[in-house]
Parts: sequence; structure tokens; C-alpha cells
Amino acid sequence: MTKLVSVISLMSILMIFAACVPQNEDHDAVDPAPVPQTSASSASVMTAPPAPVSAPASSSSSSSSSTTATADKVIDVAMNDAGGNYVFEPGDLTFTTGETVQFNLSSENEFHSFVVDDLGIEVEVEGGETDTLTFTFDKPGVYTLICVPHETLGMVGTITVQ
Ligand SMILES: [Cu+2]
Repeated sequence: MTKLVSVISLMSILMIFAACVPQNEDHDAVDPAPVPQTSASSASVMTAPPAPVSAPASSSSSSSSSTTATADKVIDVAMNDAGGNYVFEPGDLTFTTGETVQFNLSSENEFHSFVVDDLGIEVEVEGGETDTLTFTFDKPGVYTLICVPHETLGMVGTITVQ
């Protein structure tokens, strides 16, 4: 590791010298400046690498703007449970083939899930929270939507892709 650092700093010093030589030939007046610059720029070469690593990770946090841009339609689906009445609202959804839909899934009080086995959709939403799902419906059909813990209590729906 220290070997690598010294090689990098050696190379940077060499590059600075190489860059300085033609400058000196062209402009003699610039001569005194390069000496303090050499130590400053070699130090920045050593500390620079960690910065680009964190840059790609931060782009995922801006997903809200990119999903809105790619979705053809945004649907709010409430996952209601008040008074023991377990329902998706709305429970019957219709889309066209090829449509990309952003679902905003909001649980009222309890844990719910938004599961469509045939489409590989499985989103779990904690009580009182809202999760987002973006999905492209590329196969026509009628699909059964269920909330796993409340399926037997009637918390089911249908997704029709025309
Ligand atoms: Cu449920």
C-alpha cells in the first residue's frame, strides 16, 4: 500500500516536472512558482481517490425523480384495515400492455402486502407507511392481487392487463 502511494506520488512529481519543462522554455518568467505547487498537488493526488467512489451511490437516492419520469401512470392504492374491513382501495385495476405504472402503496394501520404471484410482484408495507413499486405490464391477462395476511378476510383484487 505504501509502495503504491509512493509510486503514485513519484509519478505525479515526474508528470509535474515533465509539464514544467516545456513551460520553462516558452515562458522564463513563470520559473519561481512550480516549487510550492509540487508538494501541494502531490498531496491532493493521494487524497483524491476516495471521492469518486461515493459519487455513484448518491445517484440512487434521487430515484423518486427518475421513477416519475419513466412511469406512464401513477396510481395511489390504499391498504385499508379500519374496523376490520380489509380492502385494497381501489381493488380492481386495469392497465394496457406495455404500460409502466408507479404504485404508491399506503398502509392504513397494519402490516399489509401487495402480491401478484403470476407477475412476480411482492411488496410488503409496514403499518402506517407508504412504499413505491414501479412495474411494466408487458403480458396481457387477468391477475389476482392478494394481501397475504388478509387474503382470507377478503383483501384481494384483480389487475387486468389489456
Ligand atoms: Cu392486508
